[in-house]
Amino acid sequence: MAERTLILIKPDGINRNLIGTILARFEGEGLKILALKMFKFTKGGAENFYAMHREKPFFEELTSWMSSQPIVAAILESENAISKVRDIVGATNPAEARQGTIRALYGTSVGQNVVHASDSQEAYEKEVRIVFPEGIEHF
Ligand code: DAT
Ligand code: MG
Repeated sequence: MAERTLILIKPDGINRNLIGTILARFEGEGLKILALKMFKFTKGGAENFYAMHREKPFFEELTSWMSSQPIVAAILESENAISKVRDIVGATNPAEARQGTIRALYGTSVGQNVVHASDSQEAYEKEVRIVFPEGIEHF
């Protein structure tokens, strides 16, 4: 059954001109782009998006960084999109990410790992409501 997931191209991906490269990689691996937007998180929006990490020592740095400039969000669809996209993205720490994954290729540190991807159906549903508050019913 077709499944959806959400990805963000983080500030380091934008700054290094990787928007097209990253979207082309997902399209090339069979993901359909259903929605696409460039937007800037408010600090509160980034805090809500990453609320599960509120107690972590990196929370302030992460949410400041993610709300520091416009970023790109996409909703992607395919069979098993959530796990498929997490596989293409690679491990959180680029130094530990499997060869050929987006983070291995383009990530420079744990904090600068180029992309976010939903890790579960529940996370996807929460993240879509935050990033596309206007709704996606028309897609
Ligand atoms: P992922 O993005 O792979 O789902 P996560 O949910 O554990 O990883 O963390 C969310 C983001 O927070 C991650 O992409 C980068 C940042 N982060 C995680 N661990 C970190 C750490 N130890 N130091 C700095 N930033 C970190
Ligand atoms: Mg995560």
